[in-house]
Amino acid sequence: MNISHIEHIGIAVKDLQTTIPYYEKVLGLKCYNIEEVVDQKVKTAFFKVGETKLELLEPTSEESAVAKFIEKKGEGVHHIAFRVDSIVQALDECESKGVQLIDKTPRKGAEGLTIAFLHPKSTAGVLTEFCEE
Ligand code: CMX
Repeated sequence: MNISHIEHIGIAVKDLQTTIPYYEKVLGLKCYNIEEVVDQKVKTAFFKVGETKLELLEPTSEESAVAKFIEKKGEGVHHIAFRVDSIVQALDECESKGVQLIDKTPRKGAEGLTIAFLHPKSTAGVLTEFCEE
């Protein structure tokens, strides 16, 4: 597979509106997009840091993966997303090397990207996402 860079780091938060001021007023970053991803049951807020983005994730439902994560572990880093040329190729390669896939086929993510997740149990504890433009 061809990973070009870290596309974003996903950070689970209870409430976007109370968290955004830390990133804007303390770190001096600008929130340039707030978007709900209905599929994933989250509301997202994006900041650019060079080529990489920070994606704040607020759950919109108790059944959301992010709600479960916050309940278990509290707020904090939730996943790392790598930009690849071809998600299908990346997933095939991971599967052939014994990595457990959460998504066998790519699905729609925020910012018009196509996404797929690998299970943290087979990636040394880091929930890993691939993104393709
Ligand atoms: N990072 C690391 N480990 C995680 C994790 C995370 N983000 N989320 C869950 N886990 C671990 C749990 O701690 C648990 O470990 P133990 O068995 O040792 O306790 C194990 O995975 C199972 O967790 P669970 O709470 O029982 O949750 P599920 O198995 O129901 O779901 C997962 C876990 C990863 C399959 C699910 O969260 C998922 O499908 N995630 C991908 C989709 C997603 O996260 N969407 C939100 C973001 C979308 C976006 O960026 O737009």
